[in-house]
Amino acid sequence: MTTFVDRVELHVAAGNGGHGCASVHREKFKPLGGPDGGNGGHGGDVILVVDQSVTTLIDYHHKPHRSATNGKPGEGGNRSGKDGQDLILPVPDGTVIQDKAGNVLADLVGHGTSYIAAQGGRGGLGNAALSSARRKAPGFALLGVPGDLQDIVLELKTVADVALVGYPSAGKSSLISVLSAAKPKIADYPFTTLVPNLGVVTAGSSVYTIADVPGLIPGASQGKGLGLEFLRHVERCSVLVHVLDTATLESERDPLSDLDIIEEELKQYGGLDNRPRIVVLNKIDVPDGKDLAEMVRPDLEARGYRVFEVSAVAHLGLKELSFALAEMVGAARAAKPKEEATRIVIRPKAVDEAGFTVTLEEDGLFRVRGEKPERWVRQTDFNNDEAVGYLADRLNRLGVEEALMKAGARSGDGVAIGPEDNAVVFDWEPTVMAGAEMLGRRGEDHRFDAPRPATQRRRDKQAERDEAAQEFEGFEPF
Ligand SMILES: Nc1nc2c(ncn2[C@@H]2O[C@H](COP(=O)(O)OP(=O)(O)OP(=O)(O)O)[C@@H](O)[C@H]2O)c(=O)[nH]1
Ligand SMILES: [Mg+2]
Repeated sequence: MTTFVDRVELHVAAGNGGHGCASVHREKFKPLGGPDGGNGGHGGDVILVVDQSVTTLIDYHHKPHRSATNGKPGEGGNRSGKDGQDLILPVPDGTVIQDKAGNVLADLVGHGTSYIAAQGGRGGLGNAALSSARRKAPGFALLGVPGDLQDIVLELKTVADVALVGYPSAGKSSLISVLSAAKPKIADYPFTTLVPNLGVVTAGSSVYTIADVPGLIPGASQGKGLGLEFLRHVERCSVLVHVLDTATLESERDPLSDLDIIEEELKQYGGLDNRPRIVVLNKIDVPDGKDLAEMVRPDLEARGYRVFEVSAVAHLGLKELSFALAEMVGAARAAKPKEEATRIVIRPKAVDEAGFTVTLEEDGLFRVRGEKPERWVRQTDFNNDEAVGYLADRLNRLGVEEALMKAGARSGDGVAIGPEDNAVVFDWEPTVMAGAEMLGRRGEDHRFDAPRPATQRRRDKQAERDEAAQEFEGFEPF
């Protein structure tokens, strides 16, 4: 028996970036060549991609931990490390991705639609890439950044044009089996269908998909029977079909009250009011069924429904039904705005415009949050003084030191960069540059009596630009 899973929690880990390499070129008779340490490779991403041949999330139920591969470290001789491989995870059409709090991160509809669930860590720059006019022979390299770790929830909302709803044993699965090539389980006991079935119908030149959901009973909205949980699979349909049983032996039931009850449950579920609906009176091969169908038809039509009398078992009225559905699906598709085909919600970045925030916490700790400062800290080899100095320069240039001063930080105060559970904490020692920055613009420090000559200022500016450009080429601008 194939199992169907429509909700899983998935833990994804992107690959770590490879460390940059610090190395000095050596050649016979040229002992002091330039720095030639290569960059580390980037870690692989974890990417979810809609694949129409996948119909359930069962694979992720069995294996909920997935990771991409790490980038390789850089090597001497300017050899860059290889990038890690992206991990592509195929998911069914209609997979909704949420974070653990239930916020929708992406809604993947349409073959090939993709979403990067975890971003690979950047490779660290080697000392060759870190060298500049001002820093000719850096004796350090940047560390690779760890890849993203994400816990996400995948939920499948089947994408079908037409959805069949009705009481258990009304014949929904039977209808799918005769309208399409799908072969769902059919039996004469209630709740035969425990998971949605999906079939593809060809009617003339049009092709559409049709799905059923487990039967509904009065009180489904209070969790009776299988409840309303499966109705999420009809949320995306453009046409709803009420399948009414004209041959039920239960004395208190008849097609009209069945319809009322199902409509009431749909209303409880919500969000389906605007779907066009039609009524199918099934089982007219049974003599009493045919009579009952004819009896209720005027009532149903008076309520505004188009009514089709069919028999799934005797194959009556099916052609008319399938062409009518094709027509309704066609109209719905034509009315649908194009961009609705693919809906991706880009995760908003939780940083302000400056790229970082500084907050003073209750215990007197200053906390710095921001994508760049947090990454830079992770790229730093704290055993290497030069690397730490480079970090200080970067933080300074971004304005972190200045912001700390403005927030009231003084020499010796504790500063944490990063989230509570994963921060680098150190005693703050403002650099001279930061002090200078407070007094004037960089390079125009009023504390120096004689201003630097213009040529020197130009050279310094150029060196600064070089450095920024280097980072830009390989990675990103400051
Ligand atoms: N006589 C007759 N029996 C039918 C017809 N359609 C379905 N049945 C029978 O009704 C019973 C239930 O059919 P299903 O297709 O499993 O019903 P369902 O609506 O999918 O039921 P659930 O999955 O439980 O919600 C089966 O025994 C079918 O053979 C029909 O047109 N005529
Ligand atoms: Mg069924």
